[in-house]
Amino acid sequence: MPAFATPPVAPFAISFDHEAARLEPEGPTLTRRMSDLEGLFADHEAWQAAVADGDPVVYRVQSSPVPEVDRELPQSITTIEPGTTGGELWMTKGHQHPNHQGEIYLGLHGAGGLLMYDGTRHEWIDMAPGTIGYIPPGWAHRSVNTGDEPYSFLAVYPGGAGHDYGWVLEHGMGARAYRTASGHELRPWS
Ligand code: S6P
Ligand code: ZN
Repeated sequence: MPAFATPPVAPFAISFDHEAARLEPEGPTLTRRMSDLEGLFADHEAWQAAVADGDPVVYRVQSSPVPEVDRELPQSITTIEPGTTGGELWMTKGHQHPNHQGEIYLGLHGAGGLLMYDGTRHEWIDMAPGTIGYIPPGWAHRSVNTGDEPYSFLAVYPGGAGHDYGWVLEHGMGARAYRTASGHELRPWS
């Protein structure tokens, strides 16, 4: 099982396989199944049915060995599977960095969206291979697969920023992304 390096991390090269959406050397990989996304989809019954029906993997997060500690700069690749639950597109849990710091995402494969919310306003960036999405300090962020194939992106973020998942459960994300006949649309938070 790959592990994080012990800080301070010595200089090293990371092989970035854009096609495979992988980093080498590898750190740990986190797997998020439908059951891990409790309370996040608007349609609770549809979420329960999906958990009962095989509890599918919704996304995976593969890290490099750089750990999430202050002054280090971790990277990870998230791959979100295509799908909907109650019409809502599959997505990450979403979080805010309690120690407000910026973050960047680079689209690698597939089609996605980067939804951000500062507690008052929400913003959406369409993510495609080659798009860099900038997340300013203090904005909660969630990624959405808007296509019909896996959507992958690289994230680079300050290791001391922390992750607050409760903030999203308490405040929401300002909007939700749904599948439509012609693609996808954002609807007001519910
Ligand atoms: C970390 C960065 C990403 C997410 C990943 C999963 O700051 O934003 O690596 O952790 O996309 O999303 P979540 O909301 O489950 O952490
Ligand atoms: Zn983040």
